[in-house]
Amino acid sequence: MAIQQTLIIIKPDGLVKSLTGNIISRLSEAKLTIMGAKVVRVTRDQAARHYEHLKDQPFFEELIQYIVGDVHKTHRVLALVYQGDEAIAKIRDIVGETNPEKANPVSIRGAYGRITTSGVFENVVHASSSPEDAEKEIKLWFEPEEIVEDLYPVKEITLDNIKKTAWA
Ligand code: IDP
Ligand code: MG
Repeated sequence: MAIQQTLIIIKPDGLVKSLTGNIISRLSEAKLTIMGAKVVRVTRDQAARHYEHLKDQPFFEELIQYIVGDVHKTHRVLALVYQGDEAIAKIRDIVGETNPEKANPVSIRGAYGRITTSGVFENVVHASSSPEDAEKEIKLWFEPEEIVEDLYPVKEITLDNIKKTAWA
């Protein structure tokens, strides 16, 4: 048994195409446990950190515009953390290959993805590809208190003089 965590993001195209329920149903076939879920307004900075490994690619700028929602005019994504035996491979299998035209047609990306005329793979979902990536990504997208168990070591911190938005 290899218990793993994985980060799924339903990207803006998945949301505007009204695929959220369908995608979660497909992912549930893996029989994993949902540990966290939230709708996120993605900032450029977060998008750039998430896709840091692609920063030298010619499609990087368009990829950032896609994931922050500029392309689909919906500035939100749905982020989910799943946990379970071999979670990463099980989810990647249901999600399909990166290129939606090469992905198995019954996979999520094969069924719902497309390649834009400018060449960006709009492939509906993100899924972590290794335990190292999953840890990095989950820590980037979720605070410890937003996940039902401490998946990684935590520490107590005291913050002073922190400005944040609160309900008025
Ligand atoms: P993954 O999402 O399958 O893990 P990555 O290589 O990590 O694939 O790429 C992240 C995202 O960048 C992809 O999901 C896709 O949206 C986009 N992307 C990756 N490679 C290409 C490409 O060659 N052309 C256009 N877009 C790409
Ligand atoms: Mg990847």
